[in-house]
Formats: sequence, structure tokens, C-alpha cells
Amino acid sequence: MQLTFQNSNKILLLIFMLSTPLIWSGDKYNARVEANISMPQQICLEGENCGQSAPEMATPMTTTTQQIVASDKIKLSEGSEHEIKMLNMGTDGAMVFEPAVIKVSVGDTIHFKATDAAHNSVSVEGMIPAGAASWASQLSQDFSITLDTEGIYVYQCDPHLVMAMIGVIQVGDAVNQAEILSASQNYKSKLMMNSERLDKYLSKL
Ligand SMILES: [Cu+2]
Repeated sequence: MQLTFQNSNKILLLIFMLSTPLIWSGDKYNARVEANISMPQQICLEGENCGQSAPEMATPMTTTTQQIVASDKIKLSEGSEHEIKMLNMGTDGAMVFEPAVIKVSVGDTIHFKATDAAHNSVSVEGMIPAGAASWASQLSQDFSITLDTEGIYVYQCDPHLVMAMIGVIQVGDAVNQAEILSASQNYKSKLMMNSERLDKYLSKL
């Protein structure tokens, strides 16, 4: 068939006429879907107090949020000996100290356990209380340290620093909190992955 100018105009007109009902039926379809989506919210069974159902749902949600915020703070660990595992995979993700945040009393001892290999525990320079002794454990070895100086200590695993394998210990009161928060901004730049862990851990104190 020879396609002339006149013919092609007719074809265009035909396409337009055919497509118009499709556009309209598409709109109708969308309207039907929207109506179906909004329907469950309008369902009100006989005997139910529909006017009060919304506020009743909002109350437990608010309580749950408050409970999460309250339980997010770390409580003082009981006893004078505390164990922190060095793990390839923990509840908080890959390459973690567990627990990553701990509150202890002055004079307590922390036992770092080489549960998985190729980790160590090293105190971060400038992120431990003034006058406190720094530490650096051997790779893949258990290590214990007694903390006699009050304040917040931040420590890391050297091989997995970029993955934010870090931990926080608060001994007694958080007397150096301002210094730690100020130093944390610079330290965070060393954490290539999971850098949000630092703020998250410090917010639990
Ligand atoms: Cu590690």
C-alpha cells in the first residue's frame, strides 16, 4: 500500500480516536483503585465506637516511642568484671565490639575476648579521660584492663577502623563528655563505613 500525505493524516486521526477511550478508561481505573484503597479507613462495623477509634490507636504508639527512647540509654553494668566480645558479626552488624557501649564503675575491669580472630582493642588518642592510661592489645588475643580514671573512653579495632569497629566505655560519671563530643567530629572522618555508629554509641550514655 502506498502511504500518501492524506493517508497518514487519516492514520493519525484514527490512532487519536482509538487512544481517547483508553485514556479515559485509565482515569476511571485509577479512580476505582483510589476508592478501594481509601475504603478500609471508612469501614465502621455495627457496635464499634468509630469516632474514638483513631485517638485510641494514637495513645499506644506514643507510649511505644517513649519506651524506645528511655530504653536506649545504657544502664550501669552490675559487678566489677565485664566482658566485651570482638566479633566478625554481631547484632549491630559486621565487625563489632559487643556490647559496644558499656557503663561501669571506677576500678572495674574490662575483659576483651578474642571470640573471632584478627581483632584488637586500642584506646583512641584524645578520646579517653585526661590522665588515664592508654592501651593497645595484640591481634587475636584476649586482653584485660582495669579502669581507675573516671570518664568516657573511646577505643577501636585497628584493622577494622574504617568499618567503624569501635566501642565506648563510661567509667563513673561522664566528666569529659564535652571533650569527647568535640573530638568525635574529627574522629568520624576516619570511619569510612558505619560512621553513624559513633554518634549512636555516644547518644546511649
Ligand atoms: Cu576488628
